[in-house]
Amino acid sequence: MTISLEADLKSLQQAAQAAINGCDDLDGLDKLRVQYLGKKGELSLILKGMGKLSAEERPILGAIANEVKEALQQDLECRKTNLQNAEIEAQLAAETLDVTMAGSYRPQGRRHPLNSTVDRVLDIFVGLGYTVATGPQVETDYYNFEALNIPADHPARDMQDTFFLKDGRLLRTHTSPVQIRYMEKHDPPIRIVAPGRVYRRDTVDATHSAVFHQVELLAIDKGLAFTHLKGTIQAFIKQMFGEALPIRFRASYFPFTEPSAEVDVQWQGKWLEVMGCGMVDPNVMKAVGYDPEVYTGFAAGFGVERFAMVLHQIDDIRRLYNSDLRFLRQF
Ligand code: 2NL
Repeated sequence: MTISLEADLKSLQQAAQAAINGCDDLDGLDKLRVQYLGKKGELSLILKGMGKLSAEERPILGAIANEVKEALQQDLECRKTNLQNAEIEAQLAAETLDVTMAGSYRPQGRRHPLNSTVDRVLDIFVGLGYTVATGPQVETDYYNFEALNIPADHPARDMQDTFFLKDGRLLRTHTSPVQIRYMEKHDPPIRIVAPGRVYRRDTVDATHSAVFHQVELLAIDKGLAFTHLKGTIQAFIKQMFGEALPIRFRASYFPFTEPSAEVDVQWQGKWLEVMGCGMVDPNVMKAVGYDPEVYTGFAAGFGVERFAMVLHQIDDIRRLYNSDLRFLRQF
């Protein structure tokens, strides 16, 4: 009995070894493992015959069966490693990478020079502690004119050639209405910058566009004076142009500020007019419910196109709008 079972085990081992060595794929190898060593495999089948053995024979045959099992496991493992290595070798041979091959063109987008100019302006004011505020482009007469001390018969309404809608509303001519709306909702102190698109019925030429972009700033607090306005503008110009350029303030007029001034900057030997500014008119304070005896404030406004054109030496404002990639790719 022992002899025949032992012979069975040996011939099983031989058959299995031959099958393992002849197998050349991993799936097939796993099938062989199940066939020989699985729960219902051939080794288990032989071991079922052990029940008929005597108490002396059983451990001897058990030891042989274990040896066979371990030997086959080792054969399977060894073959598996060899097959896996061969697979990697084949893959490496098949997937060669030509590092000298020409690359494919990936178009890269970028900020429009107008937007990057607005971003720079806002970064500077955010650095000075200002909050960015925005508002609607379609406005009412009240927010665009009335609250800004520009009454119906005021000559400034002729100065501002406005696009009116059929319903009596209008396309804002400046971003000041954003600041009126903000003041209505917030108590002082206030420091805001209002960037945005504005509209004027101008004849389009190299320096005028019916649609352009403005940034206005507004600060309201107790004790703010013209000197704070000057210091703020000086700090802004220095960061915008990268150096402390000579600045001069010329007396001017705006209905919403008193006193008012134009700011000129000396740049490449010429005086450039870059913005308008002033101390917020008491009538504007009253319109939003601020007591002008308690609070004072300063404001300034400028066109973004003008800054973009000066900083990048652009000769015609229309280049900023007609999306000519030969132009835009320079920035
Ligand atoms: C210019 C001049 C300016 C303001 C804008 C302003 C806003 C409020 C109150 C008072 Cl809510 N003032 N804005 C003040 C002075 C000048 O803009 O030449 N813009 C292109």
